[in-house]
Amino acid sequence: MIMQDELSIKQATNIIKQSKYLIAMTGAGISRESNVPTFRGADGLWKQYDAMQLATPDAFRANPQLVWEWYSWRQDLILKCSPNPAHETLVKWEQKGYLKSIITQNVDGLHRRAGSHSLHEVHGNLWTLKCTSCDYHDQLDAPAVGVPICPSCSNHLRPDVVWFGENLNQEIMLNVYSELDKADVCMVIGTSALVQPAASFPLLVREQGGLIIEVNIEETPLTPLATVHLRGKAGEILPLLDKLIA
Ligand code: BV8
Ligand code: ZN
Repeated sequence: MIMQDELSIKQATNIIKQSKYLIAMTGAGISRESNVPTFRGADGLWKQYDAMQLATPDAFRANPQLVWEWYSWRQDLILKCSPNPAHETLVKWEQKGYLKSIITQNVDGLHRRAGSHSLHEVHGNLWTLKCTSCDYHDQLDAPAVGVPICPSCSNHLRPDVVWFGENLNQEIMLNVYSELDKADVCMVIGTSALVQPAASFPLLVREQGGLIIEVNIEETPLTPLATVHLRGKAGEILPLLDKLIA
């Protein structure tokens, strides 16, 4: 098993070093070591709440108080978390020119806080607010209290995240597809590869002959399609790869 791991780590290191346009796609697993609960894990966010019931426009229309309670609980929790060595390694690789961009499904804002610049938050960011009626936007730096009201039209404000059944932001998607088009290597870090359309992004890179490096503590539907599957925690594997690349 160890041999296999060393072999995979060596293979991944070579792929990264030889990459021409390396991108990373991240999910909740990269924030797990920052103590942000994942969605589907044993202690997943969705254990206490059924997010399929809460992260939807209908849920918000029916009970904005409950949905805001869930989001301000998450904002409060995330405020106490900090980026971990996995986030920090990606910042270092961006600064050294290895990593061209990050496509993240996470709404926790930890990549931003770590210092990543070339970042595409495809599901939005739970610190940004938008009005349900007009084009008012705002940024939060503390958890919301109750149901925030729009100062310009007095309708409800909502978290500026993509809920189930909602389309992803067109402009962000155009940038994402252009990144995927240029990528010859895509690292897929800490995602269950279940939520569409994000789960299909690595497949687009693979279809054009690109290589996939998956970092996860368990197998996912992507694993059989990955060039290399590195089994383990992102916060340990990424710094290890960084040491070997240096
Ligand atoms: C869309 C923002 C077009 C909100 C999120 C039926 C009805 C309606 C829709 C659908 C349907 N069937 C399919 C769909 C499409 C739907 C979808 O994909 N559903 C799935 C669940 C079947 N998608 C959509 O609705 C999307 N929109 O398709 O628009 C459309 C329009 C109308 C009608 C139909 C389609 C919008 C999807 C976006 C939803 N918003 N978040 C919020 O967060 O509050 S999704 C949510 O899941 C998060 O963004 C999260 O990032 C994302 C994916 O989860 P993961 O990040 O992968 O996290 P997860 O917990 O699942 O996994 C963690 C992984 O990490 C695990 O693999 C674990 O092993 C690993 N891990 C754990 N610890 C570590 C680790 N790895 C490494 N190191 C560790 N330490
Ligand atoms: Zn408004």
